[in-house]
Amino acid sequence: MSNPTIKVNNRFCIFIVATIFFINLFSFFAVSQRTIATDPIKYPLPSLPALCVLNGLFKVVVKAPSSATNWAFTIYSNTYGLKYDISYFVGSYNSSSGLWSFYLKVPSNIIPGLYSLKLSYTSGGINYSYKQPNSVYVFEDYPKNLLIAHLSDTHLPYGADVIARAIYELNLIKPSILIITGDFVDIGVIASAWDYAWSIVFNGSSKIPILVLPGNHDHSGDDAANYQKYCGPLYYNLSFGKFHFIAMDTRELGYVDIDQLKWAESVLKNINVDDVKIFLIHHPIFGTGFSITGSWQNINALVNYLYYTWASNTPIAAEFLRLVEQYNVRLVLAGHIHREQFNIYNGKHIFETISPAGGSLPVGVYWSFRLINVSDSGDVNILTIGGKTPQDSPSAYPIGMLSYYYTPRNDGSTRASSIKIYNNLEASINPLIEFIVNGSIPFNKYNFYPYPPSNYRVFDLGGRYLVQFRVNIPAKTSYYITLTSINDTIPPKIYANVVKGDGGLIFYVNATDDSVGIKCVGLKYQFTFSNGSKSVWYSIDDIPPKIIADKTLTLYSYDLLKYEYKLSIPSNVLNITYSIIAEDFIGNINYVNGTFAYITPKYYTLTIDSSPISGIQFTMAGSSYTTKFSSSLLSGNYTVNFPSEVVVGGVKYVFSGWSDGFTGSTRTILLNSDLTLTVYYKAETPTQMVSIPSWIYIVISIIVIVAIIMIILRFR
Ligand SMILES: [Ca+2]
Repeated sequence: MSNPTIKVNNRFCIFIVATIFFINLFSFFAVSQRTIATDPIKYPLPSLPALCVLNGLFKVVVKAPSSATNWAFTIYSNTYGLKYDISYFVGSYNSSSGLWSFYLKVPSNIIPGLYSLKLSYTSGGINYSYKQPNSVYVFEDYPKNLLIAHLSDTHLPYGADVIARAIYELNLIKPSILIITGDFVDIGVIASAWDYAWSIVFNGSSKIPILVLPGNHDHSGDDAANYQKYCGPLYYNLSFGKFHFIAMDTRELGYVDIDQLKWAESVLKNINVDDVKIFLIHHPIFGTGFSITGSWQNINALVNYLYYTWASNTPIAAEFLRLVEQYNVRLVLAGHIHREQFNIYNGKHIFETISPAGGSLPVGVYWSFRLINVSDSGDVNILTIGGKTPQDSPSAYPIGMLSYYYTPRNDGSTRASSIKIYNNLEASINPLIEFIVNGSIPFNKYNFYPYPPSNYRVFDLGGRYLVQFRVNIPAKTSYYITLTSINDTIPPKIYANVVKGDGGLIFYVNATDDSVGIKCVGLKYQFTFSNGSKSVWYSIDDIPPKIIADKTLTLYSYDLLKYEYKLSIPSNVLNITYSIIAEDFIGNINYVNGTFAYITPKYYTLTIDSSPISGIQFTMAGSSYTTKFSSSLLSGNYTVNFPSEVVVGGVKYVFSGWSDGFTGSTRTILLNSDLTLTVYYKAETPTQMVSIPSWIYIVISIIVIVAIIMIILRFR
């Protein structure tokens, strides 16, 4: 590159990379000991899963000796507590690659969802067993629509909390797939980045298949060596029904190379012409504009719209757009620029570029994910917040605006499960609710409260029921529902701790309900002021509980809910009378009432006298008083104002100061002990004429007379 700015940036980057490399040298060893998703199972991967349907096939590629026998495959789901053996599969060994390839048949009777794969074989008399987490997604059937969740630029380890929260929220929305378009890690050699990748994304709590592709940061530090070790191939294609994803690597240079484009065309040539093709890249093609018309054959007319890395490589950009145009690629997802960019090319090809989810935020940008509905006929619908259009940036879903909890448990051990959802998004959502309740009684003993959803499905998990339904929750509203066979008449238990904090009171409340769970905790309170007056009763109906969804832990089910509410206290409040209310999901209520003495009132005597005169009128805190003043007052600050002059008995007195040395006639007195002050005035003496001694008149008269005589004598 000839651009000098780029050179400087590169040098700076090398410095940063080197610094971080040395910082991480010690932990670098730990990287090699980490679970390597690509060894020995090459496919499927948690970052490149198999998408399949009931009764359909999926492929498994594994590195194993040619002598391996007694192959066995199982898929299992920790979410549902399910395990299925795969009884039908075919496999073969390729001696040149040293890889076994298998086609496994999905059982016809299993619960659709995300599964982990376990395989085992025997070689040389030893049994080997390997697991591949979150790597097989079973759809019920080939979908008519895919709801794609798109996020990008997580920059692990820095975005670990953000991606953990995003997965928690997306597990409720339950799109068909989550696509992460690069800069998955910040620098490839940062060990903790891959720890979080494993614990949060690959082996975490996701219920959604996740596709990851590399960005320039995934290359940095080690030329994507760790990326390939933990995530897999740098570019790939994934087909599912009529939907075909082609992920390409724009590398550190910011554009794909010609070999990848040739590979992509070879893939595209084998795809049905009516099928839906979706390109996934890191560096976007277009960096500006909205609706763009043009042709790859006249790339120079488009150069002003191209992102600079592509603009400086127009033959490659033209070739990329040729594939988009000739093979009717409907959607191109990208990231990298840390802001949204939306283009419609020739009226039918959608280019959607998303803000980061953990990476640095320019002004006006928030961490977000995008939801995109794609039909099997290629219609693309970009979902937005606040009724915006997709080109109305920013319009994607902010991460952190959706929270929910299942309670008291959601694992089939209880005869009740409830959910509360707070949708603070400026968009309605249509989440998938999944209750798992005890299956030891017939399902017809269960009831929904307050009323059943319009449609729901019940799966028998063997001793447990899985109940699934979607509901519509409008923007900025909350929602709750319970499924229970218990006639719960027992109110919740509340444990409250009220402490004085910075500028207010903090209510720490724990609430639990043995049967159906806590629906909400509210607070009513009233202030009593130091003058004895009382405020009205204020009421907070629904304090959201604390949800744990971060890089260390994500909890979906809560036995005990914890609440924290900070109440600002206005001045002069002596005490706060409160009532904490907890309500379970079918309306049983419990209270904790109390009074918190916010200020212990203290009174001191303030005495103000004046000298040499008394009876001087002054103001204090807006009221008038006269010296000598003495009164018992609440401790605090008092501003007093004395006149700068007064007239008493025809004599004018001027303010001159205070007994404690203050000189101003207006001052603030801090009353924190008994205090006596005297204010001084000084009588003013009347102004007198300056008296000139009479001998001066005589001398001047003599001089004048002598002068006149001399003048007369002269003129004679
Ligand atoms: Ca109860």
